[in-house]
Amino acid sequence: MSLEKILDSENLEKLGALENKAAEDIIEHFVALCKPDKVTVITDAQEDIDYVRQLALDNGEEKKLEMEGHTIHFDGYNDQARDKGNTKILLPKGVEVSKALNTVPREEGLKEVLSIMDGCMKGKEMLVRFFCLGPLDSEFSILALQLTDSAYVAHSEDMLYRTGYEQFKKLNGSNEFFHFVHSAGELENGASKNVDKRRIYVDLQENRVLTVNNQYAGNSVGLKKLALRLAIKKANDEDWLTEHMFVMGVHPNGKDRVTYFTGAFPSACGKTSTAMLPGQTIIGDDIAYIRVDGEGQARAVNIEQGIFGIIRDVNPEDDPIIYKALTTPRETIFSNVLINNGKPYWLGMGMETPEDGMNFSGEWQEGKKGKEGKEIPLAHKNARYTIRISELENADKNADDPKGVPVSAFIYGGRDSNTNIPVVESLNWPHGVFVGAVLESETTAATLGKEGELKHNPMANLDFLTVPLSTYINSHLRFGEYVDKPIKVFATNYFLKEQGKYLNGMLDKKVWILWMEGRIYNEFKAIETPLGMIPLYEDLKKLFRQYLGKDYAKKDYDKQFSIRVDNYLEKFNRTEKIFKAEEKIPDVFWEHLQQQIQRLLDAKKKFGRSTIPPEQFTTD
Ligand code: SPV
Ligand code: MN
Repeated sequence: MSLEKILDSENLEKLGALENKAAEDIIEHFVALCKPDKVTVITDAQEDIDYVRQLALDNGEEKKLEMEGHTIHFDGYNDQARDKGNTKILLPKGVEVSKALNTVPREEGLKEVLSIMDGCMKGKEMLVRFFCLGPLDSEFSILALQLTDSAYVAHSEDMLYRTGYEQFKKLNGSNEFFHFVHSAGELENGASKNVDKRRIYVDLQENRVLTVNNQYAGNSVGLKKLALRLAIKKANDEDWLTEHMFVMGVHPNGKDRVTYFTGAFPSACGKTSTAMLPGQTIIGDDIAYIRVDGEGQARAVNIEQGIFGIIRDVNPEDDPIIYKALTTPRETIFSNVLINNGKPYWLGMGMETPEDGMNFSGEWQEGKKGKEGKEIPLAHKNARYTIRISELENADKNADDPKGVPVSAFIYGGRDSNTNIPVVESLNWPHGVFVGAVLESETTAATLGKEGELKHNPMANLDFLTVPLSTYINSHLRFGEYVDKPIKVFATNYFLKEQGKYLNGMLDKKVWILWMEGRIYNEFKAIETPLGMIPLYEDLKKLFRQYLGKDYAKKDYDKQFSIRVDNYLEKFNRTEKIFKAEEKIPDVFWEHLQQQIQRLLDAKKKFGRSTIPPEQFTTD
């Protein structure tokens, strides 16, 4: 079949203007397979973008809410989070990745997904979209072609990614771009029906991902986690970093400077809240490309321009900036919240919520039970919002700089109730790589499956790795050798608990980040512990007063920063087992693991106790 048969002259012209045979071939191939009734090419023109937004309303994937610009989209009841089980890497013969990764032999997987996609767009419209992952005209950026039959997906991508149609023209016919083919499949009440046939297959060989029978953005939106997987492979091959990281500017009061941080946190562990901390500026909240420039300076870009954030516990006290952004008129897609009288409601919003309405289960009233007999909450725990960063008052002015922003520090954070202290600075780069590599975190509602299970999640990137763990760690180790201005590495934990209660408030992270920022300029001394450098009580006390207007009690500091040696030893025991099952883990990693364990054992012996208060150690 040729494209002339299905595209009208206007659409053919739009496609032809790109002079890109590779893109045309891909479109032709998937039009023939998916068999849409109609194909529409979307350029960067406002009228094309408006067309997509309107289509999402017309086909029922989104509905208008009362506030100007707000819409609601519901994903299917069983399509509320990333589906790790059905996300697989198509593994060509002879290629190896870590055992922890989900793979399927390439030929077998392709056959399966292509047969599911055969005719999947019958009666539907295929949208053809072009985007740019990263700032326009930037060495960092990668172009992407998206084919989808979901106007919701295409609309979300408008808000989340920079336009790429004009950028594609500059490719001069090259096939150097990622491509994504998505179909929501058959719909029931506007949501994907056949989730049992949901597949998300990553084809590294062709720089493409094929995804079908889903709408939840983590599964469907090509440019988000699907592109992340392709980019991790590309970055590893080309010797730069693709990370599951925010990029933010930290602005200490009274000082005329901004210091850029990137931070990796597993999903639903405070990444967006950190990047949106009051008084700071945001570049991105999810995915960063990081390279070293000609002067040996690490630089980062946000590959996105919007936020697909979790809308839970977003209230004026804990997340003031996000709360304000979501309760004022602007283009916003809410997903999987409760709708009552045209207004959105979510869990932990800090106000009275209605007893009925529409949610991800359909008509809902308090006490409604699901098939499994469990009560359905008013909104899903992984309910989301989609907004553009440029519209926020805290948007960083360098967000679109094609050269990226200079990065001074990396943060690794997990959700851990009983071991990791709130903030600690690594001893040096390789130790920092070790700290990132051994990250553990409790599972959350951001992925399907059980919540609250402690899982190893190296650099918060495990779900997205497409290379062996050893390759990935090696590329981090090498990265440190390329930089002349060292990057400091910090580990944080916002979720330490005692007797079931969190030891820290939601905004305490502001204090930690300003302490980290000051450390970069040697403005704070630190205490050297077996884990690395930790803050002095006096400094935190001042920061709590200055930034949160709070008294920070010494007893709270002691509780939060005591080193729970036995818990750490157990953690490193688990780590050792996991890494032993991997091939070719670099020696430097093993050295750091051994030294780390030894330092803990020495401290336990020296102080004769297994919970060691911070001030037992000496200050630098
Ligand atoms: C995450 O889960 O890490 C997210 C949302 O950022 S998703 O698009 O589902 O990946
Ligand atoms: Mn994420």
